[in-house]
Amino acid sequence: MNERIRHTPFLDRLRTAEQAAGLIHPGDTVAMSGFTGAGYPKAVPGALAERIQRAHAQGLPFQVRVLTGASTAPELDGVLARANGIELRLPYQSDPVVREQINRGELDYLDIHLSHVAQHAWFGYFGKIDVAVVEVTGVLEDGRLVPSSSVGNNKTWLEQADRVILEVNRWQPAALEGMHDIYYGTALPPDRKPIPLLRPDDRIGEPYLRVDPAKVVAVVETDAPDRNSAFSPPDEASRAIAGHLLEFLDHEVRRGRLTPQLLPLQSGVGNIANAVLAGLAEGGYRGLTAFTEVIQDGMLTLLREGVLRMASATSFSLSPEGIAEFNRDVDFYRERIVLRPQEMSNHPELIRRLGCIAMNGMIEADIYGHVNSTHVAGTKIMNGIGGSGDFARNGYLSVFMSPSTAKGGAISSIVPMASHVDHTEHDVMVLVTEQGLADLRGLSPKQRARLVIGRCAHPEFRPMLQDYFDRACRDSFGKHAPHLLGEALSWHDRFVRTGSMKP
Ligand code: 0RQ
Repeated sequence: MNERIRHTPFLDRLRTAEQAAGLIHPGDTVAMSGFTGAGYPKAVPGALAERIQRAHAQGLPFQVRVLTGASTAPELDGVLARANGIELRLPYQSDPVVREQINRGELDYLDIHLSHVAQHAWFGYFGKIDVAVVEVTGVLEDGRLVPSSSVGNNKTWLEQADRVILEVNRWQPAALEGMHDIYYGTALPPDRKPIPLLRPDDRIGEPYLRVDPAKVVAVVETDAPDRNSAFSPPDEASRAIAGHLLEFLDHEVRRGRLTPQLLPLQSGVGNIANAVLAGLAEGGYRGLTAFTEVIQDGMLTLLREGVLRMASATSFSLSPEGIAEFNRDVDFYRERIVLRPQEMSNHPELIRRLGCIAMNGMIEADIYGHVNSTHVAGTKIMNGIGGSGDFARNGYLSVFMSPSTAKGGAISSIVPMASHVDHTEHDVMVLVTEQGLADLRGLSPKQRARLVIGRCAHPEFRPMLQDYFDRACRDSFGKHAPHLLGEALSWHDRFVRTGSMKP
């Protein structure tokens, strides 16, 4: 009896990772599980990379198109990229090798709103999906799958792929069973129905993923950890940013625009997000909810302390210490955490209905409030838009945060004109740097510019921005959102040429 694989027909399909990788062919579109460093297949990608390298050594072409939930880990993105095995990648990445190949122009990357991926697959925008490689925690007697530490796009991959390879990872806690909520009520236009989720803790689906057993061509057993690193403690800038944001939320509560329970929180990952969450605890908030993408270590603490009543997400992003804490009291967390497909965790309809408070990092913002989350100097991808657009466009509040400078002060994160726009002025309500917070709601472009320059810019760059804005107000072709077109991107141009935005 195999405790993890209880569907006996699958026992005949047990294969090694090498055998399973042999079922993936050059040119295939391979849809894999994985969202941040959680729930990605641990063995087949590595075996596939070795196969690709052997083919390349013989002068044979071998690349695949790789679709996932979001970023993964070195065992997936890293190995395949190092083998020059990825022809196209979507929808989000944060792997240094993949990033380098994209920025050298060698790898085609599609940066897509995370909520769009599943429906775009259904609409046929990515062509046929040949193979799905999906990590699961276990298989029930009837062939249904216990999902792993992330859900991502797995429902869609399992339904859409011609062939399915399952990795059953014994390392994933068996206690994950029951935490997931897989909604099967999705339909395509014009037959879509309202999604019946009214509160962040509503369960509207089932705890298991379905798969047509006839499509399962291989089952690979693994026993390998997810790979998420702990965040370093918040630095001074992160704490200052968190402080400004918490003061703003307090103010909104005092003004009666938010209740003391706030509204469901969405928070990006990283030090600033962590500092904000920690600040909520210190600020005396209790009974909050999160409707977000990723559960980080900090959220476990907040659940423990009752700061958060529950959290809905699509993935865990826990460090080894976080995982240990989770395993210590899995029954407690199972009651308070729901993991959903990313088309639900990030669904515009749900985010708008629930009124999420979206808090995300940015690379830069311009004086009018356009935000660049993805491209350094407008041309070099960092990670991708991830879910920030899903939440910013549809949330009750959309907040973007960054230190006011980058690269040791050489770069201003507040610029005359954003060199790439992920979130337009229409989707950006609040900007925060360690210098201060600009509440842009209800303001015209010129009113916004005065506030962004005055509150958010670093003192070293503030006079330069003010000078640009003053001259633009005088000399601009149009005076609604004044710009000096020949100069608007000159700061970025100077950075590319000299390594600094300073004259
Ligand atoms: O690079 O490490 O090489 O020094 O960008 O910057 O300040 O550490 O901040 O980790 O929060 O990342 C926007 C990238 C910010 C992230 C971004 C450089 C900086 C450093 C990282 P180094 P920080 P963060 C939820 C929502 C989009 C996806 C998203 C992100 C590196 O928040 O990817 O929101 N967001 N998802 O030096 C040049 C600038 C720069 C700059 C920062 N102006 N110019 N470099 N950097 N600003 C999660 C998911 O969707 C899964």
